[in-house]
Amino acid sequence: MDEIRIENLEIYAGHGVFAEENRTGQPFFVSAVLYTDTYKAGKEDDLQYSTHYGEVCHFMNQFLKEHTYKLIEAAAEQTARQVLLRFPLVKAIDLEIRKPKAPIGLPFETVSVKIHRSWKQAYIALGSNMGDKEGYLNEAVTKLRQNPLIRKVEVSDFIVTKPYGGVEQDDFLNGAAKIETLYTPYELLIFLQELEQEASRERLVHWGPRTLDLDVLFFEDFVSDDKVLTVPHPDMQNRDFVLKPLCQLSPYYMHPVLLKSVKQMLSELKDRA
Ligand code: A4P
Ligand code: MG
Repeated sequence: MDEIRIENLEIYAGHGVFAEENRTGQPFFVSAVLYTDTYKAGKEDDLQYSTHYGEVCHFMNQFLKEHTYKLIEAAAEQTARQVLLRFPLVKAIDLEIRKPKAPIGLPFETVSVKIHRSWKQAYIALGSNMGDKEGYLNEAVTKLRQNPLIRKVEVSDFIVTKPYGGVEQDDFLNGAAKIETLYTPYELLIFLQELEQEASRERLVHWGPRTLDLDVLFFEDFVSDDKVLTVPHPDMQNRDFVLKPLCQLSPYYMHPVLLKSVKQMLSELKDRA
């Protein structure tokens, strides 16, 4: 990925643990690497295809003056997030904040925090087998689209599928969504669980199948197998109601553990059936 670099932008601001630091302020030096594709801007010689580094500088300056954080970790985290939200062509950012006048009481050159943050691609399985199934899935998609920490939501067709897993219950409506997000995998799971709860709230009196099931299928090449989150979804390779919609969105997406594409997993599942 191409880079636009900003080095040692000086910003006078009030971040620090001590009240005195918040009151009088001190200089901070901000360096950023903006990861973006500069090819078209370079070829056309036209700023509309790129990110204006001057605007990024003024934006960071204003943001770090208007907000006060105790930690430069927090200042960096929030600034990186806001730059990613405000400048859509920036896919990832390295952000370093140096604090050369930190109150340490010993001679030193500087202290700093440096972080890397980016938009991450994730895939979500959508399912419903109760009530207005299509309504629940559409509502979930709308709420994904409305969340500012999620963008570029692409949704498969919804397909009617027979219940899998041996439990006697109504047919399902299934689909998949591809997203980009600033959430961590665990934060994404919590958000999806909130959507599930909102969907089932009116129907709490009913037992049995749920109105909305949202599972994380992939989160880039992140792999986890703990009590809270198993990613990639451990049974996806056995579920045509997951693989079919996924295949419509991204047939050549590679499973990071099985090292097979979605298309290949679907064709192997068909062969077994
Ligand atoms: N959890 C762990 N990993 C994940 C993940 N990758 N995504 C944990 C989401 N959640 C994950 O989930 C239980 C716990 O799984 C959560 O607390 C979370 O921390 P749940 O949705 O509350 O409960 P559940 O529905 O009993 O489990 P699960 O795993 O969603 O059920 P399944 O296995 O997905 O089965 N047949 C058809 N045709 N279509 C369907 O959509 N779905 C099911 C549900 C059965 N048969 C189906 C379908
Ligand atoms: Mg689930």
